[in-house]
Amino acid sequence: MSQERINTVVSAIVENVRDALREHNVTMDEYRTAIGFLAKTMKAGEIPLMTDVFFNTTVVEVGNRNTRGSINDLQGPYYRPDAPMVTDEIKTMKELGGDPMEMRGTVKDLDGNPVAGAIIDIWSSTPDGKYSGFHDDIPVEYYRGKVKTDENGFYKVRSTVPVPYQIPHHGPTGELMRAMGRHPWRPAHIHYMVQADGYQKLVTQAYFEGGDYVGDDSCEGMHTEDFVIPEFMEGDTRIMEIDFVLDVPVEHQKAA
Ligand code: MBD
Ligand code: FE
Repeated sequence: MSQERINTVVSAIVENVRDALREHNVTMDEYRTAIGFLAKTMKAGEIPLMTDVFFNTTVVEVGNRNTRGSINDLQGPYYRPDAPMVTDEIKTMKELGGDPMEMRGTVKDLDGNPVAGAIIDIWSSTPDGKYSGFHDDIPVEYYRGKVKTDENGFYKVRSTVPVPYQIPHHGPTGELMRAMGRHPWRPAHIHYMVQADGYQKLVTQAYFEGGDYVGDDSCEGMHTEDFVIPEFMEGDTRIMEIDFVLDVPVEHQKAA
């Protein structure tokens, strides 16, 4: 980031915080309490979690202003770039149970041409609401993987169905949300990051129609219903079929 960009954005944030302090007559004691709380959040390793709870949704909103492709959604704090390449199956832990799920669909450009060789990073929680590589020492190769689209832009991979999910709520982030009277739940969701040379990176999520907390997300995801997927089964397998559309980078977009 350039000095100009950093100065513009940081100065705007500082001015907005100052306005809030003035408007609400924040005292020295309240100010020191807040700083202590931030320090505690840092120590607990929850800065990414706490900031994503409040601000990721806004960065998503900005991203959606700048794309004609599929809807953007929250990335959240639990992406791991070092997830393994997978073909048919994302590794799951048999002892945790979970219903079988198949994720499949296509990646296409704005004109409907298939994008071959796109990499789709997929990650979701365990059936008990934990993320590998972050919680319970679950190795990073479980519950996440990268799949590659074939020459027709097609992808397909199996995993287990995630469940409605409580963001980690035993630390400072949960404490703050409780103090504000907010709940820590998110609807069950699957994370996707789709990347292909020459296209905008797409970060999005899928949800399960009719599931708990759909429409009452503690992190304010789901800006449209585009990827709220109705129930569809093949035998005992829940099918999540999603066709992604990739736009070109903003600097390559022609004036409409
Ligand atoms: C998550 O799993 C998540 O997806 C978001 C957006 C925030 C916290 C935890
Ligand atoms: Fe998540």
